[in-house]
Amino acid sequence: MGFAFPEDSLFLGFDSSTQSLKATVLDGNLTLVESQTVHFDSELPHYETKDGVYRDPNEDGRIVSPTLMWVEALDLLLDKLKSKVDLTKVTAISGSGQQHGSVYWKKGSEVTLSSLDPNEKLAPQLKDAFSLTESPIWMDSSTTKQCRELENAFGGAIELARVTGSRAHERYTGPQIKKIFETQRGVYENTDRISLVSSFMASILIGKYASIDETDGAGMNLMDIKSRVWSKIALEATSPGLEEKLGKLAPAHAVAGTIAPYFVNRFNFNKSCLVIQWSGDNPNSLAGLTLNTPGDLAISLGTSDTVFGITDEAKPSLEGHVFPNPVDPNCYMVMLVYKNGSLTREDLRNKYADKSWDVFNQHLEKVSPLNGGRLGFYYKEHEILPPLPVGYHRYVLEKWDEGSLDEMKEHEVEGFDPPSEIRAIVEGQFLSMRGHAERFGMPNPPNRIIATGGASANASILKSMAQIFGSSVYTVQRPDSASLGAAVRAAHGWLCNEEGKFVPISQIYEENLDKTALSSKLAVSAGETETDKALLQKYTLLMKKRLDIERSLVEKLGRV
Ligand code: ADP
Ligand code: XUL
Repeated sequence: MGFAFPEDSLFLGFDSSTQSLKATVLDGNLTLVESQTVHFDSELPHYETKDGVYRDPNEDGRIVSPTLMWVEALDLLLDKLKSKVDLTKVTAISGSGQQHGSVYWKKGSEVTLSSLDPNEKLAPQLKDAFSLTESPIWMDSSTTKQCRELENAFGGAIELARVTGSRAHERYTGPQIKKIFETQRGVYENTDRISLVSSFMASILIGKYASIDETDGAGMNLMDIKSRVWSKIALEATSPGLEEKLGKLAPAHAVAGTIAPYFVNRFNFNKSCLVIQWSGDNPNSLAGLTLNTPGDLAISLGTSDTVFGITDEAKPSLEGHVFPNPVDPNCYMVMLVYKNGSLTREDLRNKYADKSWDVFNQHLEKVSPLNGGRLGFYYKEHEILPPLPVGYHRYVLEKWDEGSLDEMKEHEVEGFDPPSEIRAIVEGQFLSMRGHAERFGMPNPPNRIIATGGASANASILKSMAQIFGSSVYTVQRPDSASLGAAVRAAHGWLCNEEGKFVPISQIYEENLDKTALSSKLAVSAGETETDKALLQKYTLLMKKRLDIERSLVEKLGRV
């Protein structure tokens, strides 16, 4: 390395995700020092969340989380960290937040934020700081009306995508803000600043409102992804006076501020500790997975399932999302998102596999690849990709093994035997990912896939992923690539600040990657035999058939 981090320095990365708040601490060689988690449902039970969220029984698609729970989780996590790590050594902090979720600071809250009493916990001091106590999050799907209005203001969905990187999506922050303006005018007017989950957590750490970073800012349908400023048309179509409530944008590698005195006094942080801009969880994972060549594909199997890669040019489409790359302002990241990820796999595991991942895997291995022509579509939550309502749909294909798409007629059935249900949900997700990734111009087949997220610990699931994509699958040492990526971005942001200019992130791990917490290892090799290749061809046909059935389901049941 051409430089050295200050002796003994530590870098701290957080991940404020749907179900938990996690932290990863790295040393100056980027090796793992500590990791800690606060699980919302079990460790903060007084908020009475299920999977970290409230699903509103009275309003279809409304899903929120209590804002104060995230604050209390930070208190708790820092207490845990303080007993394990000498926090005076932390040189820089950064973080990751579930994307799109928004926080509404009440007028006057910045004063509270800047004068927190270190003898008291955070949550009681911030309990009155929000004009809205329940934050809309990425699982929400209650803003279809606002989405259509926003697209109309641009003259169509694709036009909006060209400017902001995505067509309008219910979970995106712009439509969410518009809904609050339209249905809770008093709340909107009493709001000083709107933060994303990422900039919200950064604000607490620096004791003043932090900027929204340009990468997570692209998940709002409000920012022009090329010029990286708020789009005037989008602002006007959303709500009046919005620009002021959003504040400025900053690149993800920029310094948000130095740590607030509260944390110096209460948790022994060094007063010169820098807070680097927080960003979204998927962008942080991209950093943690050291994704750096366009042929690489990352698949994250967390609460949501996501597929992402990098590209030099922004070519937005109706299906995917384009964001500025958080560790290289000259290029972009592209992404597909599924709302039905781990929680839906858990639902099938609980129904058909005795609530056990071991039984789930035994079922999966019991049925041969291709599942005897059985295809399942499982939407426990309103899905994003494709846009379909809650419901499970199962089909059996005729002549599925004869090599002709035309002959593969499907008929719908009520259910499969338990092992086939399990194989259907696993194969179905990867067939969908492959089909949509190819349509979005992602590499086919990928050079390699890097898998992350909670379910990437499951070897049987990874085997199916390798067979369906025809690619080798790598895993990282730790499935929590978002908090790891945040720690790496803390180190990167610190270096950029030190050099007074942007420097490529590879400089912080050059030649040493294998010795760091970022190293990946081969989990499943791409099959090279004739049998493997024949299987891949059959999966290609099945993928096409799946996309056909999916299209007809969307025509019948879906949102436009
Ligand atoms: P988040 O998106 O909230 O950060 P994680 O990446 O931590 O979520 O993933 C949590 C999910 O991982 C759990 O909901 C669980 O279903 C899933 N998971 C954990 N272990 C396994 C396993 N062995 N097989 C499949 N899924 C698993
Ligand atoms: C991305 C998305 C989810 C959330 C939560 O667009 O909605 O992946 O970031 O993980």
